[in-house]
Formats: sequence, structure tokens, C-alpha cells
Amino acid sequence: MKRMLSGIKPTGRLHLGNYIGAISQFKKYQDEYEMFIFIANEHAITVPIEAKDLRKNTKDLIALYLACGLDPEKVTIFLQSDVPAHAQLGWVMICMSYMGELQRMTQYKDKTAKGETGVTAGLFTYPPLMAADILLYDPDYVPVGVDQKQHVELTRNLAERFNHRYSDTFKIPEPLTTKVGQKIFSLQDPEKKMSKSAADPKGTIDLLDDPAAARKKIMSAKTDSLGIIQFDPINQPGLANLLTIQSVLTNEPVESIVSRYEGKGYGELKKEIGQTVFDFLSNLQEKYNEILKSGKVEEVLKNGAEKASYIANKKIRKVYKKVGFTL
Ligand code: ATP
Ligand code: LTN
Repeated sequence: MKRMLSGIKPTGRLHLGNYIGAISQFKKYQDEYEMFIFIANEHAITVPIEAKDLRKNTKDLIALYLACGLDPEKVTIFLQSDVPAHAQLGWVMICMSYMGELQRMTQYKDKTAKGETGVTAGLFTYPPLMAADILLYDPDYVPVGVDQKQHVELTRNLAERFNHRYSDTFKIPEPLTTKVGQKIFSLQDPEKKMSKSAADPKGTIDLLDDPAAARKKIMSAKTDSLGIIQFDPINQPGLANLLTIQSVLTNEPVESIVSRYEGKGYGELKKEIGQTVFDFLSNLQEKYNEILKSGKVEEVLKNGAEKASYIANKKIRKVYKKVGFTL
């Protein structure tokens, strides 16, 4: 079985775009791959974050992932900071990186170009830490959003550099970017992606939104004045977005939804999609609340840390020997 690994930064709340673009993909992957998913909490402190927020985000994130159907029997779920090998290999990877290549990383480059103050050294050296996160586990694939592809490229370069300088140690991973058509757009501005940092909260449905409020967001989603129900993302992006949401949440092909609505109006379609979203969120939040109360999060993390540490520690011992730390 091929191995897959991904990290999620515990900053902010999850929305329907995250669910459809990332979590629902992970759910499929867990049957096809040996999966590792970790909460990248060491990355979360590259920008200031209150301890209580970090704690809450972390717990919420895991409870939501479990509520969405990620199965800890199939996926190893753990906290980055529970496995010290990440920070240990992170340092080695920082020492393998050149200033020039880190200065070219867009996240850092954009922030400094905008003249932002308070850019931490952690933000600058975070790509080599991400390389360490990946290389500890020898994954075949790393699913990431397009913005992260550059970091996986750096990871490949650092792995090759290390393998060449010392000897073969790390597997060279492949990035796996999300498939097109799985991108969800803002309900208010369907040219932009649904995002937690969007200006208009009516455009984004949070997974922890009140289901009735979420239904209202669907009812007031921006469409067009053509009045024909068909899947045309170029000319009817708002409608296409709603059809995608309905299709992913119910597993009904878009063509089948479209044919059911031949000759009908947008209002009727929105009512059905509003109900789908209402049911989806109600069900999800019920599970989420149960999981939070049950102590399951702590249990999953304990088991996950054990499994991940076993693999990561083996790798760091190898690295420490090769670089000359072990006498
Ligand atoms: P930000 O608002 O800071 O840009 P975000 O809401 O876009 O954040 P990320 O944390 O960047 O979310 O993304 C986490 C994962 O969810 C990534 O794999 C990303 O590809 C996916 N994702 C985020 N937004 C969408 C979306 N609108 N449609 C599909 N996938 C998405
Ligand atoms: N940088 C990523 C989170 C992340 C990650 C990783 C993803 C940290 N380490 C390793 C994949 C593999 C982000 O900001 N979303």
C-alpha cells in the first residue's frame, strides 16, 4: 500500500470548501493509502496566536475530522508537537537550506514585499520544517493545495541534497494537488473561492455554523438572471457552485440533478440544496459534540503519537548517525 501524509494548520474554523476540497478527499484516500494526518501546531505559532485559541482550534479540528468520517483505525492522526523528531529533523533541514531558496518562498516573499512588520524567523524557516514533517515518514504522496506545492518541491530538493551529501536516506515524495471541479466558490462572489478569510461571512458556510443560518446563506446565494438550470461554470458560476455542493454532499451526479430540474426555477433548487446543507451540518455537529464529550480526541492523539513516533524516531536515529551526532 502506498503511503500518504498531510498536515493541517490549526488556524481558524473549517468551512464547506475545506470539507469538499480536502476532508472528503482524505476520506476516499483512507481506503486506498496508508495515511498519516497531523495537526501542524508548530507551524501555527509562526504568527502570533493565543494559547487558548490554539488549544481550542486543535481540539475542534480533530473532532471535526473524526465527525466527517476519518477513521482512526485507518488513518494515523497525531499532533506534530507530540513527536519531537519533527523539530529535531527540522533543524537539520534548516541547515540544509540556503537563504536564497527560502527567500524565494512565496509566503515569506509576499509578506516582506508588502512591507509587513513582525515577520518572524519561524515564518522564514517554516518550509524546511515542513520538509522534515514529510521526510520523516517516507510518504509516496503529499496532498496539498496549490499554494503549498512550492514547499513540496523544496522538500524534494532538500531530500535529494541530503541523500547526495550523506547517502540514500529519504524517499522523494510527489505532491498531489486537489482535482479541478472540487473547488467551492463564495456564495456571494462566485468568482472567488470560499475561504475563512473572506470579507463577507454570507459567502462562507462554516462547518460549525447554525444549520438554519447556513440554509439562509444558500437561499440568498448569488446566481444569475438567465433562469435556466444547467451546469455552466463560465456563464453561471453561482449556479454551478450550488450544483457542485449538492452533488458532493448527496453523491448524485450533477447531470442527474440538472435533469430533475428541467423547466423549474432556482428557488426550488435552492430549497433542496438548503435542506441538504441543513441536514449535513446537523448530522455532523451532532457527531462533533458527542466526540468532544467522549474523550475520543485525546485517545486518538495518544495512539497516533505512538504510531507516528515509532516511524519518526527510526528515521531521526538514522539521520543523527549520518550527520555525525551519534558517536
Ligand atoms: P485562507 O482563507 O487563509 O486562504 P482557506 O479557507 O482557503 O484559508 P486553507 O487552510 O488554505 O483554507 O486550506 C485547507 C485545505 O482546504 C486545502 O487543502 C485547500 O486546498 C482546501 N480548500 C480551502 N478552500 C477551499 C475551497 N474553497 N474549495 C476547495 N478546497 C478548498
Ligand atoms: N504548510 C501547510 C501545512 C503543513 C503541511 C506539512 C502539509 C505543514 N507541514 C506537511 C503537508 C505536509 C499549510 O499551511 N497548509
